[in-house]
Amino acid sequence: MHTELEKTIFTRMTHASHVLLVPHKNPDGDSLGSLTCCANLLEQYNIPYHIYCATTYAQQLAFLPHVTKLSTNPALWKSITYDHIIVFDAGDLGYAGIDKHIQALSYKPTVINIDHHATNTYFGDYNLVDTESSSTCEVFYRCLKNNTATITPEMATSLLTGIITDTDNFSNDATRPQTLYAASELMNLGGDTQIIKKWVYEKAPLHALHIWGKVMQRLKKHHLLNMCYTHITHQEIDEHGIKEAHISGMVNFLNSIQDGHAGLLVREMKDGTIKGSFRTTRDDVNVAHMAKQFGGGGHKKAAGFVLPGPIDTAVAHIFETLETLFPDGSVTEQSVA
Ligand SMILES: [Mn+2]
Repeated sequence: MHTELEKTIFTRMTHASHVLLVPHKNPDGDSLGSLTCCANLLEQYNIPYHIYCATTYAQQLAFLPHVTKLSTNPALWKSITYDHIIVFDAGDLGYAGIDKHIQALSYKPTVINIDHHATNTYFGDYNLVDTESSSTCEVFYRCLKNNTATITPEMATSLLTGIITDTDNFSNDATRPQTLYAASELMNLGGDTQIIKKWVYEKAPLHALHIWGKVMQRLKKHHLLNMCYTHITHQEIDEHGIKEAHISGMVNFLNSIQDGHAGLLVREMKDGTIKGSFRTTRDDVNVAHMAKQFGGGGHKKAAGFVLPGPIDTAVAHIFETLETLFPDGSVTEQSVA
């Protein structure tokens, strides 16, 4: 359905002079999967590029090609002139962590926005946004396919990483027939699902499971809003070597709770800020709408936000805000309107 736009974007990418590739902050498998696939494409066409990210990447994604080229150095915005900036898997430039960098530029590069978040603000000059797609990798795969691009096995692995992680192993609601079809074609092209399994879904060591137990034991139910929530401190993450994969496992586990309309995991970050992640499996609950109240965003059934700490203050603020948003206490969609 995006064919004309896909052609324009592909032509721009493959004829660019110097590209800056940008994933969102704390980049996940989808953001880095789509970005690293694009890096491979640019290399096929001998297009020079750099990769900027506001934060570093998680060790579990270190198997992806080109990730070692990722730089968090803001000097990258001053030393080189880019004619194209391509942003992957970010609903807005703030989430990508580059709003101020772009504003400060003395020239105007063409911004290409490739994403699938329902909260996308269409910030680009070209916006390849498909909110029905499971992942940005699925969106970008279709773009490459419609342009009959050469997809190498390495590129296929990158794209499968985003599809597998964003669908929680093809199990969540974002998984559509088209998603499985894309994944099947990517496997045929040589995509390696085993390396993804090995790196991303590493088995949890005993100490991680102990923390997991502690976090789950703390689960509480907010009775008025009918939501379950818990938290994990930075000290717990740090002292027990808890990895991103274990935390995203905890977040996705919230979908397995029978009680309540939605789940919330509140995580204390290294800098003292609080990262909140909402999950729901209900069709009549929109957690993206809730996350938006806190300056965040995401999808109807999976969304997140960042607030100042400490944990207790943030949790109190979250529930006060939600109680105001849903005065009758029901977080189901009839009360959103
Ligand atoms: Mn995504």
